Amino acid sequence: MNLVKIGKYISLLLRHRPEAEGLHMDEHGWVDAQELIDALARKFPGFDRDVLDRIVAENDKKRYSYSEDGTRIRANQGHSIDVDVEMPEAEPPEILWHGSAERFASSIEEKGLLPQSRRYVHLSMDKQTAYTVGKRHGKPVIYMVRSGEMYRDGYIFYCSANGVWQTAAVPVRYLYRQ
Ligand code: HQG
Repeated sequence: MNLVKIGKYISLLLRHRPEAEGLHMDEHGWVDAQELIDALARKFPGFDRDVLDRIVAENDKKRYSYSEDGTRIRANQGHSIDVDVEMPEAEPPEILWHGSAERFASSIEEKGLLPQSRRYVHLSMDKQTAYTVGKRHGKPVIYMVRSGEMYRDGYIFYCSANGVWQTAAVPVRYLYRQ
């Protein structure tokens, strides 16, 4: 069984399109784990709770969490749909990074970083990670984000359960192209 492929489909369902498999998602992004398992078992024969447990535990970015009692599952971040996954507000490090692609650079340098289809702008802890994120979209460009200064100016930052920093938007004045 191709766990990476299944993981990508789980991300699609839990972040963007639960209706693609008729899943019911609550306002905090939770879906009944058995409902998800049943849907995935129809598509990927042999899929069961053990496979889902492995994906949740071994996913490279820890993208999914079970509820404490194990009956529900949600994605920790990255949603485009309007759910509140209860990310705690937190004081960010002084500097964070954002990787994008050359083709978006002129728009970013005019409007700042916007979340586009997602709920928040995602920021990386280091330049190398930002490079990898940017490369998904084309020729990478990297921006240093003065997150400490933003925070002191009153902007709110969140850190997801899997340690990804996010904020609603980053104005141009806090961005430095590398
Ligand atoms: C760009 C993956 C034009 C932005 C990654 C990005 C990440 C603008 C693209 C996470 C813009 C949106 C998120 C503006 C921002 N004008 N383009 N004003 N402001 N953009 O995929 O940050 O594997 O929604 O730079 O690793 O690339 O899915 O965001 O290029 O952590 O868990 O608009 O997704 O994680 O693209 O990626 P995305 P992202 P997962």
